[in-house]
Amino acid sequence: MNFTKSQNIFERAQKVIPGGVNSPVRAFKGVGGTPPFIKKGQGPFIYDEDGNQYIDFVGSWGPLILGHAHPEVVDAVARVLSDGTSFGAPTEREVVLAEMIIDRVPSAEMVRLVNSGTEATMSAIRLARGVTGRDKIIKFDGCYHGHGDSFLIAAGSGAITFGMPNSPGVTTGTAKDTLVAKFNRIDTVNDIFQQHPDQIACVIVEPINGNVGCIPPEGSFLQELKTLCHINGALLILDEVMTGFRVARGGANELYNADADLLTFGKVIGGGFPIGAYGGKREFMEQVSPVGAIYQAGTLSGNPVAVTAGIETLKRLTPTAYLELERLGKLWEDGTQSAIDKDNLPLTIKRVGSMITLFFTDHDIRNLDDVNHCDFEAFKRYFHNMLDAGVYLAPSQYEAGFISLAHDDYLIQKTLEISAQSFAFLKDHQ
Ligand code: HOZ
Repeated sequence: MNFTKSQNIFERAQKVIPGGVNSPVRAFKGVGGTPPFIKKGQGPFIYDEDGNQYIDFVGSWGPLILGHAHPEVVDAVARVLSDGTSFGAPTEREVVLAEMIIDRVPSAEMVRLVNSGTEATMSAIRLARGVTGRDKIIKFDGCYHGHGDSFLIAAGSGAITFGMPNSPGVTTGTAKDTLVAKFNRIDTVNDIFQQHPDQIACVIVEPINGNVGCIPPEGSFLQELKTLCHINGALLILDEVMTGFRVARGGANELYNADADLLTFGKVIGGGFPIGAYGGKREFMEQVSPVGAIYQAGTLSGNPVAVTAGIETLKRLTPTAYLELERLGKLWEDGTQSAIDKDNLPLTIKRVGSMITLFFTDHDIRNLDDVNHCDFEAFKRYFHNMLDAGVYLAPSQYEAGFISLAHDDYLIQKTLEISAQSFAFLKDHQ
């Protein structure tokens, strides 16, 4: 493939933007090489500045569950644009989106719209701290909740990809209030509660740990978390920025029957525009300003453009749509598993609905410790083989892939064929 234009733009970009990108993973440092600079997207495809076409399984890291430039979403957004882009005053559309979220997620009895997943998680832990009068929070090793200071401790996503799970710049004072447990290991959460009685405001968790690849929760892990929280007077926050409206109509909260106290959302609810939301039980949400004393605000919050894209996206996520996403995901998983079994390849595939990750190890994956033992060199080689053959995957072993409703059987089969060729080198090494 020819990347000349991308290379030129990347060189310019690095002079004016740190690393040439506005979010670290995009720089391809986890896999090496030049990131294609994207010119446009249409349905399941993206096209770079050099005219290369890719089947896209990143989907803007999750929001584009309908695919790129869905015509009805684009039309609705265009109509709204001509009525003005922001008012800093309430609009009916915000109420519609809030009603749609609440209808789908009964644990969220009220929601507040913000502008990103990071804002949502920061606001949710502030609320939990305000409600409980406690300072400490528990998060999980490798879970990523955006770049708020309290979360850049043992963080996943770009932080772990670049080997900096604890960011410089986070003060010692902040860091000491974030306690870290291990995903799928309820005993580690229990130990922390024992060591810090009456000090923990909340446990925040990605119900599916999607920022170190896709790792589902085992058995009743989430319910046990909730029980532990309540025994210890803490709140359970499900961070559904990635999983919300992606893995089920009611998100992971519904899929795993979690009934969280607070939840955070983003990605899908903005249909490709910047948005976030946090919500939960009325008794807690009514403590948010201006009803209660816990402050949070935002000039562009409830922005009409993002809200419209979100409404139009959610409208199309019918029960049938989730069955289709599951069907496509299963097609990919089963095809990959057959290839693994046929040649006894050192690979493990994990999937929940339309979230999927191929891990370069033959060991089971339960949490970050297991991901850290993957063969990262083999992943890089696979990644570049896929990219060169026109399949755009997340450029890090520590990220999940996303299937959209714009993908179809033909594209999944084609991806499976390219994938089988792309990991053929593993056979030579056996
Ligand atoms: N934190 C995102 C992946 N889990 C990356 C966001 C981006 O680079 O756009």
